[in-house]
Amino acid sequence: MQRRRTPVLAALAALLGAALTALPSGPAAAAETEQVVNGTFDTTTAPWWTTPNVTAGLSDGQLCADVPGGTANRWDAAVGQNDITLVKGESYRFAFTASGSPAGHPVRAIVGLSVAPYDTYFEVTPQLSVSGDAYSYTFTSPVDTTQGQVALQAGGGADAWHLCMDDVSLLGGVPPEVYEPDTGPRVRVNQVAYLPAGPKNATLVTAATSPLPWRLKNGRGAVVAHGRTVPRGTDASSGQNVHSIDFGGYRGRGDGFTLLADGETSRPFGIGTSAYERLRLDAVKYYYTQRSGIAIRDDLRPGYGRPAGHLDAAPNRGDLDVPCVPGGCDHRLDVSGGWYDAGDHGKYVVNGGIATWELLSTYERSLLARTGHPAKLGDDTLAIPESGNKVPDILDEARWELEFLLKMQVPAGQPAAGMVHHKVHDAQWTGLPLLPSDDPQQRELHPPSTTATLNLAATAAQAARLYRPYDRRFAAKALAAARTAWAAALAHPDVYAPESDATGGGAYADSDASDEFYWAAAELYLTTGEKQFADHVLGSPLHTADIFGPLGLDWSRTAAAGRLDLATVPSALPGRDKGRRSVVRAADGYLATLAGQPYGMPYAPDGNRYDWGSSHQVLNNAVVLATAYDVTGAAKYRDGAVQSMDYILGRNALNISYVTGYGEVNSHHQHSRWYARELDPALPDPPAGTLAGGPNSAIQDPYAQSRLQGCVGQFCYIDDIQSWSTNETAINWNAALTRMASFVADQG
Ligand code: 9MR
Repeated sequence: MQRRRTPVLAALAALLGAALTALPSGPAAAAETEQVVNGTFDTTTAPWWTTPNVTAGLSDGQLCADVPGGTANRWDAAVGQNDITLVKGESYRFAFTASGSPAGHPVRAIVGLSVAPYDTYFEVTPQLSVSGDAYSYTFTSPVDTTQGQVALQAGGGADAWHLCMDDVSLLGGVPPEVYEPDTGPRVRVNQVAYLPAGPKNATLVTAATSPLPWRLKNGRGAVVAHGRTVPRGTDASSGQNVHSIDFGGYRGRGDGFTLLADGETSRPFGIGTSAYERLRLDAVKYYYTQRSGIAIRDDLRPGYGRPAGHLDAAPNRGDLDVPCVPGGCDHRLDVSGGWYDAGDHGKYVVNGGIATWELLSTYERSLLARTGHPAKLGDDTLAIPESGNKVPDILDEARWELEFLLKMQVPAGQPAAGMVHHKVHDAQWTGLPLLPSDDPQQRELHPPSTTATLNLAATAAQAARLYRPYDRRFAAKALAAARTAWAAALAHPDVYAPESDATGGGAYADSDASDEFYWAAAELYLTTGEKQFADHVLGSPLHTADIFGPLGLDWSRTAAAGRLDLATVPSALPGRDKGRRSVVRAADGYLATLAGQPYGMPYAPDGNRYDWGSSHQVLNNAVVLATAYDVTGAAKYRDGAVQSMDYILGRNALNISYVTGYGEVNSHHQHSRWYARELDPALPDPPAGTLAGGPNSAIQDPYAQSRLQGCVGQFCYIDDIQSWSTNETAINWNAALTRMASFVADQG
């Protein structure tokens, strides 16, 4: 068939919610060049190839193919063309028409690398109609290569089907597409809820430079408050001219409030506490569907039931008897269980450690803080298999990971006994979508590291004091493992996980274990009261250092975990009050940051470079504010902590709530191999209460690179499943959400 151009169907754009755009108008650049050979199939299908299980031929001037059923992955049945040249930084328009019979089969259309590691630079997965549709997308190549590939991958279905394609084109030199996110109304609010007695702030994006009137309307449309905006000038985090709005004087409750200013009406929001009671639970419920080594029950999580991942059932090679990477060690271990880290199937001790600490700390705070309510995450609150066993559900959930962390310890008798393996994951990266139970890769243990060892020492020591009332034997076992890990770390103080170990899983590289030593010593001291651990805490330079910066607390910066617990868990540590004051001083710093930000978050990274997982950095800085409130009872810290949640739930430059299922417009296409509805309509979106990583200035993934080049701060984010550097889900990020959702709910 001769080349034709059909405008893209708008309905399809809505369906994909992705990189679909109208064709750029205006004069074509002179240098537009076609990279695909014979995309029109007028007389032959050459030089297109198919996988051996696909039969293809000419039919009516198109390429039509019989696709077999019963394959696991999209790429198991494909039609493609190799030797495509791509130029780094050049924009390409990738277009094709396709039809499928019966209707509704997804086809994965990719531009990628034809050789290992088979990187994908652009991909979409439309569901095909019987009559056929035209598809067109623009992207920018992140690489130079002559080994590119264009392919339509049609596998992964149970039944055989018939695919036809035509007019395949990859046109180089097209004008780069300017991506403009749809940011909705210019009045930016917390789209979920403000607390009746809490702070209520909003941000207006406007060209105006002098104060403007604002009005607050309740759900019936009645104006219940009004005032004037405060011009704030250009906001560095977004590049926008903004005003702030303070409607904290209003104390009513209800749903469907809107804020009006400058001719714009905000998205609706509530004033009340019930949304936070729900979020407190949903944020922790997330962990059950992240579990490895156990079937997820559909009766407990409707729509999320799936077979157990990484036991011995084929095609899994299982986590029950895992060898080391070649040359890594001589033993094999049962490391089944635990939580999958994120959107991948890897399990990493340092990220599991900090996530476990933050869940346990959420529980520990509920026991110790004036506003804590332990029953809120107690037994029978989370609908998990252990509910009803008389142990608080949040402890049951954290124990699923603790049992895995314990299994990662090198057994007695082996070299480096007592150390802890840094991670276990697939030998090679797998594609999306892929249920944990469908992963065919060999699993491998990676060498022990000092940081992983100290993560076990810290969390197992903390567990020993929290599980003691429920299971003395487990508490004793945990404390023994923590002591063994501590001794092993002292004997091997500088065994680091390298940046280079990132094939098939993340590196979690760290070349400084001093913060993990401090944190582990703090937890061991708080549990045992022993002088050896107090001495280590008091002797660590980190005990008095200013450790709370823009990036105060995450998996690689764990000193803050120790300092916060030393400030809140009762002990006889000499100088304990000084440590408590240091947390309050840090909170003063975060309050100053928050006051300086027109979007009101306690986060202003150096050079406005948003970090990987920035949404959880905002939350972890808020945890310091919340802890200062617990320590002092001063309302300004509580208000700062509560206000930080507004940014996460919609008061931001993108007008998006970063929590799935919360807020009128929310992240729900997070990068995940099993919450992958964007790629396979048979799979679910992430569960309600899943936090997205959020803006990341480094935009490491090709998809973000093709859409977000030159982005400013808050704009370095896109809610697409391909954007693993801005939009993944992760156990450590949801832990920060858990901690803060629980704190805010407690302030009702
Ligand atoms: O969140 C992690 C970030 O701080 C690191 O810089 C990055 C590279 O090691 O890894 C991030 O964590 C990812 C991990 O490596 C693999 N699983 C998904 C994690 C979240 O994106």
